[in-house]
Amino acid sequence: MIRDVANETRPREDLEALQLKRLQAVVERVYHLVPFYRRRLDEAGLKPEQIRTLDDLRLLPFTTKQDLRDNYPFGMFAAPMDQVVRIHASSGTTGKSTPVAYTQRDLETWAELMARTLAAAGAHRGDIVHNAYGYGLFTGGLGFHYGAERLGAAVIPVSGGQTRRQIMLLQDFGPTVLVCTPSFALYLAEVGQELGMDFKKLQLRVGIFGAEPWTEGMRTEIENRLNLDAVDIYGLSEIIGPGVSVECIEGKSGLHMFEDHFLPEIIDPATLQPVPPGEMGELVITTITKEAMPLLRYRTRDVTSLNYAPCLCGRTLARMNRIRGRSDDMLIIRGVNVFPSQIEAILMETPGVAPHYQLIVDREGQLDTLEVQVEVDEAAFSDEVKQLQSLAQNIQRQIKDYLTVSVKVRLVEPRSIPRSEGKAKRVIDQRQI
Ligand code: DLL
Repeated sequence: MIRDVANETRPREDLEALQLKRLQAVVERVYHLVPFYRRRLDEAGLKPEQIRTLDDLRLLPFTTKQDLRDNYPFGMFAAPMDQVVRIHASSGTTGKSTPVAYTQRDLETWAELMARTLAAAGAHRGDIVHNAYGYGLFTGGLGFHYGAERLGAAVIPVSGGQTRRQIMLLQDFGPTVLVCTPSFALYLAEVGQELGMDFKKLQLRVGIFGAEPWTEGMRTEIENRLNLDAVDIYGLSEIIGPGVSVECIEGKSGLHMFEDHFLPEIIDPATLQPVPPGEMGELVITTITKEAMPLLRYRTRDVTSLNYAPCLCGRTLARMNRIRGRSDDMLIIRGVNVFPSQIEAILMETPGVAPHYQLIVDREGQLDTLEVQVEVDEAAFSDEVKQLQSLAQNIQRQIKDYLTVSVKVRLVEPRSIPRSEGKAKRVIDQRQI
């Protein structure tokens, strides 16, 4: 369902006019309120009034994670502390996690966008939402919490962890909507199965999964095992949290970006120039309504492409294709660029292996090596050694065929790869560089 028809189906021309007005306001605002941006714009010899068209966006400087670190903790805030009512932090894997701030109006916007998100996935008043995203500094839990309440659904704030207890709640409270990371959804399926639970007997109708990369193969696996429709949600703390873009349940083919609040661009991370329309590159987002911490041209490092073709759901908002990976997670194995999701796609198509894997990157001499560790499923596990060997060789051949890179494949026992209750850790980099 489209919750906000006026904002989600606006003719593109009107949308662009609104975006320009908001862009001009935000540039003006940060120029006067954030010393960092004033410096950057002055260095570029740019005054806010020089932003006259949407294309002038390209004149603006980029903002990077390093800029947030350099202004740690609160140097990027554009609102005084007596206007800030919430602080979250990004789940940085390296270095300190950087804080992000919200005014009361930012929280209103966020709740509304999350209500739109839930509605796009087919949720409505009367639904019960099992919210297994982590509550705390991570934006997943509270983002979904306020969105579900605003929609008028009943939210179960279960957060991450206590997987067996979650299985009990799924049975007893009869939630109709499940929200968590895709890897945790699969873990729930696995533990549920061990406990003899039949997902077909649950009330679950739809799941909204994100916060980490996943593939179409993983979607099929989750839909089959949990007996629900699965849609993809994308977001990042720096921009607002979850609720930047989401798939509609009608199309399930790309995530509608809430462009009345976020202005997307796709650039080539090497040249920093925009890529031709429809091509893949790094997603850059400018927030055009945020008050507490607006960001100009924030380099997300997430790799995707944008699709402006009309969608069968009726939304006019551009669709972002499934995130391919992060430009900084991209593995370069002997000169070949490899995204973990490309390997996942191959594994998901291979009968006999379970959807649990890890990639171990190492270095022998000057050469990078990649070992793919993947669990075999129970049935294949009882096969003879010869059959297992041929399964491993088959995966190795497929990866070589599709990605032109030689990897080592190690099949491991069922349930031996660590499960995650939040974001899965797929890549272990053992290189000492
Ligand atoms: O993960 C916000 C979120 C919560 C999104 C719940 C969706 C659901 P961070 O912890 O700041 O915020 O991590 C943001 O996670 O830059 C991507 O690399 C990755 N990511 C988020 N959603 C997806 C997705 C939240 N659907 C970082 N597909 C982003 C692939 C995703 N990667």
